[in-house]
Formats: sequence, C-alpha cells, structure tokens
Amino acid sequence: MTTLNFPKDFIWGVAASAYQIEGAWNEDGRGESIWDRYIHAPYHIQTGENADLACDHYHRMSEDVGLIKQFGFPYYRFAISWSRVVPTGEGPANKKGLDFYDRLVDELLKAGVQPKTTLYHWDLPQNLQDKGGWPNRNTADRFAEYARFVFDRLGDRVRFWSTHNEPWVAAFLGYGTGLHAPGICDYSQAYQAVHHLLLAHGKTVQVFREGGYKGEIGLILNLNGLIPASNSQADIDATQRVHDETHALFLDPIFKGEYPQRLFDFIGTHQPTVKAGDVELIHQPMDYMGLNYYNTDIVSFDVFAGLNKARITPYSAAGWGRTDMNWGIDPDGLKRELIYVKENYGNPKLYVTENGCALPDAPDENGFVADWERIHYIKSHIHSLHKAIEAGVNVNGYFVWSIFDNFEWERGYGPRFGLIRVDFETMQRIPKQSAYWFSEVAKQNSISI
Ligand code: GCO
Repeated sequence: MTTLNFPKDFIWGVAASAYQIEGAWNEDGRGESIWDRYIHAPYHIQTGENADLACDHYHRMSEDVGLIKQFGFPYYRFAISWSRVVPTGEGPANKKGLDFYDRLVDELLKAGVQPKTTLYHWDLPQNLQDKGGWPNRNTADRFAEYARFVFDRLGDRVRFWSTHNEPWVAAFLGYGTGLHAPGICDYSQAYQAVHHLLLAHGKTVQVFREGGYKGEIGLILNLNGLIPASNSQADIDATQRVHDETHALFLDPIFKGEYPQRLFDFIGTHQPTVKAGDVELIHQPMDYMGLNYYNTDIVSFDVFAGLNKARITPYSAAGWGRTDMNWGIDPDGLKRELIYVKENYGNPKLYVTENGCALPDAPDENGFVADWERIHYIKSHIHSLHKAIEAGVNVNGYFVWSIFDNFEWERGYGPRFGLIRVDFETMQRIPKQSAYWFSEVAKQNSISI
C-alpha cells in the first residue's frame, strides 16, 4: 500500500446546493423560482416528484451542521437561493432570507467548518424569468445587486465565493434542450443566456472588488472529458464543436478576453449579442476557477443530434461500469481536464469543486449503506487529482458531491450521490461508509492506494 500525501494547505470539503436540499420553498418570504414553477407543472420530472421539502435542510440546518462537524469535513460548499434573499429578483432584500444564511455561516464557523458560498446554482427568481430570464441583459444587473446584499451580510465571515455554478447547464439545459427550468428549447436564447451569465459574473466580481470584501471569488465550470468515436474527420470535428461549446465558450472569454469565433461561425444566427466592453468585464481577473468533473463522453458526428450535430455516449475506462446516472467512469479524465486548463489558460488557481457518483446504494436493516464502490470511485479520482498536482497543476482542493442524498433535478430522488443517506420518508440522516472514509482522508490529508 502506498500513501499519497497532499500539500499542507490542501482543502477538503463536501458540497450541496440550495434548491436540492433546502425545501421550505414558500416560507419566510421566499419568492417563487424557475424551478418551483417548472416542477409544479406535470411531466417535467421523470419521477413526478418535487423539491418542496427536499431534505428539509431549511428546518434541520443545525442538525446538518452538526453532522459536518461530527465528520470533521473542513469545508462546506453551499449555495444561496436568490429568491430567498430577493423574492422577485429585484428590489429590497428579504431580511428573513438573509437571516437564514447568516445563522448557517455562524453555525458552521462555530463548528470549525469554513463556508464556501455559491451565489447561483440555477434557481432564478420566476419574476425575472417572466421578464425574459437570462437572455434578458437586465438579469445580469439584478444579479450583481443581489450579490451585493449577500456580500454585505456575510462578507465579514465568508472568505470563499463562487458566482455561478456550471453556467453551461443553466444556459443549455435551461434554454437550449429544455431539460431544466425554465424548460425553453431555443438555442438563440441559450447562447444569449451564456453571455449574460458571464456578464453577471463579471459585474459581480467588480462589485466584490469595489466593495473591498475579503477573500477569494471565482466561477465554477463543468468540464467533461471528450473523446472522438473514431479517427474520422467528421467525429474529430464533432468533438471539437462540443469542446468549444462546453470549454472554450466559457474559458476563452474569462481567461483570454475573447469568444471562440470558430464556434460562433458554426452556430450562425444563434450567436449572442455582445456589447462593447462586455468581454473586458468578463475577462477581469478572478481568484480561482472551480472545476466540476464527473465523466467522459464519446462524441460522434450525427446530423440528427441537435445544433452541434454531435451525438454523445458514455465512456468508461477499462474495468469500470456505469453509475446510476448512466454515466461512464473515467478517473484519468479528471487529470486530463486539470492539465488542459493549466496548459491552455495560464495555470490558474483551481479547486475541484464537485466530484462523486450516484449508485444504487442498498441499505441494510438499520439503513446503513456500505458503499465501497463510491469509495473506490472517489479514491480513484483523488488519485487522478494527485497525478495532476505532480504534473504541476495548481489545484488546491477537492469537494465531494454530495454531502447528502438530495433532489437530482429532472431525475427526482432516484439517483443518490450522498456521503450521508437521507431517508426521504422520515428525513433521517444515516452516514454511509464513505462518510467515515472521507472524514479520515480529510484528517490525514492523504489517501492510501
Ligand atoms: C452540478 C450540480 C449538481 C448535480 C450533480 C450531479 O453542479 O452538476 O451541481 O447540482 O446534482 O452534478 O448531477
């Protein structure tokens, strides 16, 4: 057995998002979000479930922080619900909404846990969607206002901030394929949403700097591995298009101050309107980038496959099967993505802000889940991350998705990602084997392989 040690100040943490765990969707002045509207209409969620209660974290916050403390997870990455803080997305802040996050931050710090706070994890206030949503430029300004309320209230204690989580998902699943709220199928809107999400990021970083708030602010991107299905030029070009849409479309404006022209040429009339000065705002320096990595896809050219004419199928490295999401497993893909960002974008400071897997977790009669497969998955990805450090990547932390089993968007409560099982009948939290294992990893700052 070999022990792989991590750098002294390497960060270990667990992650969750607001809509997936909080519940209390209409309490204490919280406004309706696009996910509430979407989910309350039929046939949007595979299982017909909703997130009105989710993990009931809003009412069980102290118990949940107690669990994070018990396991000694040093960092907790959570998201803030915009419509809890600004119910209609515009106008004054809702004191009770801010109070909730204020208490959460206090309880975390009292428990010795560092908060890492995400401002947007996909739950736009419905009122702003009624006015056009992310394709409407006005939304970017409203976002920066909301961010200022949060900085003002929590900025004296929170030192780690993210503007957006996975803007690709918010734009392309929300406005392109319509798989996520608000369920719109229109690639012109999707591309315009991308630009305004990035603009909102830029404006928010500006607010953060001008306000003199302390700590780090950055953006979190989901970067999948991509492999052409064959050596044919058509498959290679299809892979390039998917890569441009998922990687360059976000990384280029942020790190290089330009949008990828090759992609814009291909999508033609779907190109977004970009005003003078916008890209400069997006390009301003941020303190780190968060990278979410789960899997690698095989890409083939197919005229029947959407705007990109690119069909995606899951890839699994030798010896690995598929997860409960029907995603393949490719631990080395994490190292490749980290090295890709290092080599093409000036070796920025990185964190792996999400990684984990949904498995069909079978509980014993006490509800305990001996999830050795999840441990194997997470350990293999941490090993891959370690190889990236050895290759000179400036990666400074790793967060497991997720602390709890939770509401997995269009799939409802089927896929379970948690280190801690949630019995959705009783709301009982039951730590899995992986929670004990990851707790030890964080304590030792190492893994044994
Ligand atoms: C993500 C999401 C999570 C998902 C997870 C699994 O950022 O993609 O943050 O909300 O639940 O990725 O699909």
